[in-house]
Amino acid sequence: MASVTPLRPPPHDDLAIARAHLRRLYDVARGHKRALVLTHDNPDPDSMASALALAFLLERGAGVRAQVAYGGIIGRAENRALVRVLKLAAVPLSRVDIGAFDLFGLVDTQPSIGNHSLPPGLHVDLVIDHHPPRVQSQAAAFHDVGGEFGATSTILASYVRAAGLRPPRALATALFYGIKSDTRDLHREFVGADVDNYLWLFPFADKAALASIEHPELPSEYFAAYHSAYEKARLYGHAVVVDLGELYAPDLVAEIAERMLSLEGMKWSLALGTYGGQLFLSVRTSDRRMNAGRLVRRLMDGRPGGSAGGHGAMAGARLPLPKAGARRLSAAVVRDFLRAFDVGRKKGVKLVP
Ligand SMILES: [Mn+2]
Repeated sequence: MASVTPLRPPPHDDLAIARAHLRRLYDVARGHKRALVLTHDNPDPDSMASALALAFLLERGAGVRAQVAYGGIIGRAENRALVRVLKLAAVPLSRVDIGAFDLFGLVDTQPSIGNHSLPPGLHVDLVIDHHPPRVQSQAAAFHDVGGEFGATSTILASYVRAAGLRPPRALATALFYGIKSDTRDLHREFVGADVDNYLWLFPFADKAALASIEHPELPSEYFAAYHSAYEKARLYGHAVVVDLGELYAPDLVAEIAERMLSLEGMKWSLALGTYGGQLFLSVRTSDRRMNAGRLVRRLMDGRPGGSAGGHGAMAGARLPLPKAGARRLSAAVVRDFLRAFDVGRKKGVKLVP
């Protein structure tokens, strides 16, 4: 078996494409003084790792000082551990003076997707995202969007390789975990480039750090949330719905939706709950004929002020809560979700009788 040399280049075509992107990225960035790189709100590991990689490239390759920031909070215990264990330099956007920057980057989301906190009028210069491309992203001087990659971290790792740079240990670990978590261990929605970059990053990654990120200490609220999630879960044929009520962290809906999909016989799961005046919802599916992203966008139709994102197997959205009738909104979303499966009028059964 051939040994894996750490700076092994990617397959020829991929490398040529990544080099061309990198050259354009540097061309756009050079001459600027300070870059702000933003993740999507309540960032997941892929978003966080991608932002750090872009900041690294801007500093090392284009000579531009860069700061990573995020909107919302880092809620999931694994994600908090990622930042803590690797000492990642990311700050809440609320602590950033936007006026101090002259270059703006957005990763793992796009300007016209409503799940980030950049001010609406602000022009974004750099957009890198693996989600389906939006036409508005073409307004950015540099955009690399879409492409069926399982993770934005894959795109950024290929840039680091194309730059011939050795990724620092923390960055390599974050990118590795970004690919691993977004593709569920290279199991869901991945392409060859995801595997290739995952393997390239592996020798650089800090395995002990990875272990403590994947098995973090958990706050007591976490166990309470799971306890009530199991009690509240209702089954409708191949679909499971968990209306969690108030959340202690907004990204809990994603984790619970994911968890519930592992229930025997389930093909669809919906978890929803409220946090900070908004309704958060998350959908997962293992049904290859259906598209979670499309379903969630349909659920958002006619509900103004919301934002939705996602693709085939996973999607999420958030909606502002009306002053009165928060419960009604949750109930209406659940009803619409069930209607999509023709089970709208059935009662469903409790997971835990
Ligand atoms: Mn992603």
